[in-house]
Amino acid sequence: MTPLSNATLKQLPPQVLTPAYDRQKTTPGIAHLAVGNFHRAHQALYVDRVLARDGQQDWAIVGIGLRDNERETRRAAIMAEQDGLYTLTEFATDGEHTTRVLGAITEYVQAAKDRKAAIKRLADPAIKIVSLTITEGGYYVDANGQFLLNDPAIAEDLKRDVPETAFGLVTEALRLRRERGVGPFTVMTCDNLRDNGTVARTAFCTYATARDAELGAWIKENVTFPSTMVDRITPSVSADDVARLDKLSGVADKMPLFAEDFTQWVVEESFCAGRPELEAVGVQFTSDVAPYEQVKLRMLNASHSMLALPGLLMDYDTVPDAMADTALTTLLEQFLAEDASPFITPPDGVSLQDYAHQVLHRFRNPAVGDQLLRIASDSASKLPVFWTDTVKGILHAGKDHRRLAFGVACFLEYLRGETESHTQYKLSEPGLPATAKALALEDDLAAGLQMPVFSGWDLANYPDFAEDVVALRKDIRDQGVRKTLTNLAL
Ligand code: CS2
Repeated sequence: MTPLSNATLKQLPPQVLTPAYDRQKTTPGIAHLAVGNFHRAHQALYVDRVLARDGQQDWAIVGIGLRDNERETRRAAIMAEQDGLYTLTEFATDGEHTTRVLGAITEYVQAAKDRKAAIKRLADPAIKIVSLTITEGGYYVDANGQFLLNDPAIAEDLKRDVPETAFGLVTEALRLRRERGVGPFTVMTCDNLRDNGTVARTAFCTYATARDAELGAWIKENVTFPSTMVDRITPSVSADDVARLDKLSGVADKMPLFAEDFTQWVVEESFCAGRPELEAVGVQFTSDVAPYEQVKLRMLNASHSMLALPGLLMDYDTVPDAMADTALTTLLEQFLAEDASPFITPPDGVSLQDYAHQVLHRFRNPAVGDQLLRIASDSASKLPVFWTDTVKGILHAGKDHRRLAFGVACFLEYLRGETESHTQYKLSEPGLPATAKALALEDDLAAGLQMPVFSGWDLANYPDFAEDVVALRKDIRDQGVRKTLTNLAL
């Protein structure tokens, strides 16, 4: 197998697609914070396509890793060894696949190792866009849209001379740019949040104002925060996956990726310092992302959670495994058609029925085999984003809320950290303080509903919902998830 670097690009197996441009002639115009699998399989793919177009060579990406852990150090080392190159294999539902080497990330900085270097890189006048995928829980914004200045992670960072959070790095870079008369960059969030541009604006501006009121005012005035809707199912990559993918491609890539063949990116046209010609490579620009985002978050992401939580309790590992169970697919079909769709106003030309159909088709993709545990992880941050509007719609309209109560019951049961056959799994709930998690483990099965996760749901006015959650938790424990689900479908 051929190792991967600039020097070996011409020796790779012929079926592997390689960058259609000279990487040496590109320069970074985008800095991306938190270079996870999703960014590498989605945004970096569009940028790879754009770099091959005339006059677009100054839009390569400098990746900025934020975390201070072994995984991040390893990632930085591999990025250096492979000159930022990696393979992405896209699988269609019928198993057809294509492997391409992506070359858009031409530089990598591990901020935790040298925060000043990261700030300097962001302050470079050539950087026109700072994009980010810091996860749903990474914005420190509560259910009322307030930025949590008193959260220990933020309060500590505000005290540091050289900050380390995304908010701190960006603020300090903008300070330098302002001092030097360089002008601002666009801050573009690519996380799954409702109205993500506004959330990003609130978070970055509030943080900056707390650090320096005058700078905060300048940022509010000059920086734009476009909203985006991003979509591509990108599973985590295990050591077995690395071996499988490399065997398939014939490339000895230490950090290969795989994804479904579907991809979508809708972006609000609001860039204060210019942008690449992404419309030429499949990105949709619009003045209003909200209708696209509603459809995606409330249908795809919401049903992902609706599948992963019970599926995990039922001892399934992957999405296609769970999708082979008709009790679960019936739940999703009904959830999409009867619970989510009635409260969505889709963009012109989008049929919610077709979209629902497509979501289930994507979930069935056997080659993607997305892990239920990946999807269930950080549910405490995800559910308020994915389920809130649907729950509120159903409760206010007095419609049947039992499927959503079942979803909540599964979430609370999932927090116990074991499946119904008592197999333990590793819970990853960074957004859930220990005190909140303890509520889910109390004998009082309604106590979990006091968690901040549900604070925007107006549950106090709908006691029936809480009663049903308690009854369903009991049913799940006494009769098992499948029986509970079967009764629900009647
Ligand atoms: C998933 C998403 O983790 C989750 O909650 O629903 O990662 C999903 O795969 C992506 O948003 C797809 O675009």
